Amino acid sequence: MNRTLLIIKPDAVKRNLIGVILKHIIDAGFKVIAMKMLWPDKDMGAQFYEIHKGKPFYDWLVDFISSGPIVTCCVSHTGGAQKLREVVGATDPKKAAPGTIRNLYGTSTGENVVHASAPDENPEREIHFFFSDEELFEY
Ligand code: 3AN
Repeated sequence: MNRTLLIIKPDAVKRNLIGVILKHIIDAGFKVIAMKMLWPDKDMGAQFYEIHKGKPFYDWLVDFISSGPIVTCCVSHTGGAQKLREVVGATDPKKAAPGTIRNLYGTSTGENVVHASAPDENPEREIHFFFSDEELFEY
């Protein structure tokens, strides 16, 4: 099994979509091995998204991720980060494949309900941004 990070973003939490998103992920064959609800402050948001620093949407992104509570989950699947990205769909919900989470629930490129680690951007770094080794339950 290969693990990766999923974040249910503030827009989805505010719209009461935690349950349907988790069901979607679990129905796709993922196992939840860690989960945490928290409200990131701007420093935390800026640190998490530092890879996007300098991009035109960076300041907006930091404000958005710290605009309300989020649910962070470490999930595992043989297909790992690649499989989660397939289930989540393209960044722009209008371009996301039918039946993907962003296609079903996303409202814009910014407010696209979930974050999923990019396979080439080190999912382990993102997992450990939120979870210690003791909080990751390999069961
Ligand atoms: P993904 O989350 O699909 O990997 P990235 O890494 O290109 O997409 O962007 C990270 C996040 O930044 C996206 N999930 C989205 O919330 C936001 N974002 C990306 N492009 C834009 C944009 N043009 N306008 C507003 N927000 C954006």
